[in-house]
Amino acid sequence: MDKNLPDASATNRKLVVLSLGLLCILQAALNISLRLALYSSDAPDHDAVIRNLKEERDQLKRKLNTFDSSDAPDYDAVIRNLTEERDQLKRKLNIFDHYTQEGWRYFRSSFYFISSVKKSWGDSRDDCLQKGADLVIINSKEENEFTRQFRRLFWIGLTDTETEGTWKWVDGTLLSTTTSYWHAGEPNSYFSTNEDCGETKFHEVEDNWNDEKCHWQNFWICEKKVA
Ligand code: MAN
Ligand code: CA
Repeated sequence: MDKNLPDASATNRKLVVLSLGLLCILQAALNISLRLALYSSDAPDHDAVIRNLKEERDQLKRKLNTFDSSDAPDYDAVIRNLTEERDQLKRKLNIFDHYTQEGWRYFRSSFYFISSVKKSWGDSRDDCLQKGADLVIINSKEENEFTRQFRRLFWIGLTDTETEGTWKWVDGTLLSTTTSYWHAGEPNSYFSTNEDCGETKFHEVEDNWNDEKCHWQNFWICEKKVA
């Protein structure tokens, strides 16, 4: 073999070593560039995070400063009101139970006691007062119809004893001309007899009232208003 000619196998070995060397360098370069790429996209930007948190904090501070506590519901007051309402309803229910058990009839915010015996107007009124009520005061057509349905002569809380011809309810109010239900020709103090007390008499018509002598014996109706 010619000694001046390079040994083919030696050349091959050099090439293999060179190739391996190059591969190693490439591998290292790839490794470094991949790592750089990976970190630069995924790594948290601490500065940005801090910036955002600060901004959030400042927003909350601003909200807190402008927060108007008068907008917030006063829960204590709500509870106080509801408790008061509940107690009122309880009291109403107790009153309702009491009166209905005693035989009173409820109609439009009032309880009515219908007597089963007859007395003079004054004694009838005393009975109502003793019951914590008074003779019925009629303020509406409906209330008058309520009393008329019983088709009975009843004393009502109307009198002109104080001043003849001036009819007043037992609470002192004057009888209004728009809510009076005198029967035609009444009140008449019949043939100059002293008729100073109001009664329901003419059941067949809406205008059913009559003035009658107060010592006369009649059934009566007491009324107790509920607040
Ligand atoms: C009776 C009494 C009187 C009434 C007349 C009506 O005499 O009730 O008050 O006015 O009847 O006819
Ligand atoms: Ca009369």
